[in-house]
Amino acid sequence: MMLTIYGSPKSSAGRCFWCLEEAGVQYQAKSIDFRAGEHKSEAFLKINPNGKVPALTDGDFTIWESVAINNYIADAYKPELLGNTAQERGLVSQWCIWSVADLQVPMISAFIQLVFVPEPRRDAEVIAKAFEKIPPMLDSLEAELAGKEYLVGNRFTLADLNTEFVVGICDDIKFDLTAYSNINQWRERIAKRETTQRYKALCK
Ligand SMILES: N[C@@H](CCC(=O)N[C@@H](CS)C(=O)NCC(=O)O)C(=O)O
Repeated sequence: MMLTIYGSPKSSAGRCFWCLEEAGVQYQAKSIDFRAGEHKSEAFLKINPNGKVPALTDGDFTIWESVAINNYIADAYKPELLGNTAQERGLVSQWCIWSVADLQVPMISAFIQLVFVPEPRRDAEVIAKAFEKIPPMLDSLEAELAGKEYLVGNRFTLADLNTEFVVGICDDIKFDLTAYSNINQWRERIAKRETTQRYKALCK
């Protein structure tokens, strides 16, 4: 049975491509042509009624929502990515939810302005507000990483994958991370992993 991931590694589907690489499973990728409205086509709406990527099919099974997709991939194919004990799994889930529900919110507002909106039409206030909200959250991540190689259980888990996927938006929005030495070391540690490099190669 073949897994199929719908979307591009350069979109929010990226975290799922990365997770598929971590799990070491065979999969195929199907890109969705937004300009042609393929995400709102009858065929794709059967896969994700919200008309959004990513979505994943595994045989007859279908799932959408990127962090949920990653939980499924890990649970089905590499459960240690979710943590090895109830407490580890709780903390992995904590970081994954925090990364999308809290950290990603200002990151995406800044990203939309700085990457999608042409310069003359950018809203400086939206960018300034987003840039104000990011540091306190990065401070908590920085403190958490003191003396630690990875966020949970001293091993790479979905907590690192999903959190780094969002922290990585700092590169696109040119948010200066120099002051965050623990975060920088953790990012370098993650970047050196072979599976991370396989995923990064997909984004080129
Ligand atoms: N919370 C969703 C967000 C999915 C999402 O917004 N995907 C965008 C592309 S990155 C999309 O498909 N947008 C199409 C639309 O909103 O019409 C997830 O993480 O899976």
